[in-house]
Amino acid sequence: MTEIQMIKGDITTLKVDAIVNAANNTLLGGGGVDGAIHHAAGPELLEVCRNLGGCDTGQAKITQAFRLPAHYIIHTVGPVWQGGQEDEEALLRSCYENCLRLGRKIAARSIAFPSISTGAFAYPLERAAKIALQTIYAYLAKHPHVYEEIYFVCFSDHDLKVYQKIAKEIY
Ligand code: AR6
Repeated sequence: MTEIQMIKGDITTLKVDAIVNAANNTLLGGGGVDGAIHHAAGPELLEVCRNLGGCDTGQAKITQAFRLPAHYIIHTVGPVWQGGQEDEEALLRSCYENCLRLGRKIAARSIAFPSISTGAFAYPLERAAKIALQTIYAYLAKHPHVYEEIYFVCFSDHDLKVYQKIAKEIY
């Protein structure tokens, strides 16, 4: 059985098999969690990212984690919120699904997600948390033994409260 943990913290400090990065289409770094991950992983990360050829929205690509305590980084690109009529929901769901799929491919037993798209990409937090949790629950119903631990890493008390509230509502 998989344990789902919602925590407040900095995803770069987690000693898990894979952390997820909320990147952009270039995969060449940026601000927010992407900037924090590149800063903590070191310049080798940017070097390998240069060879990945970018990433489409909703898709994911994997690299080593270099100086991070995690083993791998799964880089995904969430949708920019444009009001909800531009397939944002399906694209965000696809981010979580593709990260879980890639993590399984490398036999990860633990994976940690940030709140994809809810910072610079302005996806409304409650809606995004609902999609994140629903997608994880749906995956676990199909694949209950793939992961031991799935973490949602919230960067603020407010974000954590929202995730906890949505989890109660939908579980
Ligand atoms: N650990 C965990 N969560 C964090 C951390 C951290 N160290 N730092 C920030 N967050 P964002 P997006 C939270 O903007 O909305 C970048 O420039 C943050 O508080 O990082 O998908 C990329 O290059 C928020 O809750 O990602 C893209 O251009 C969440 O992570 C763009 O931003 C996501 O916020 C992607 O935007």
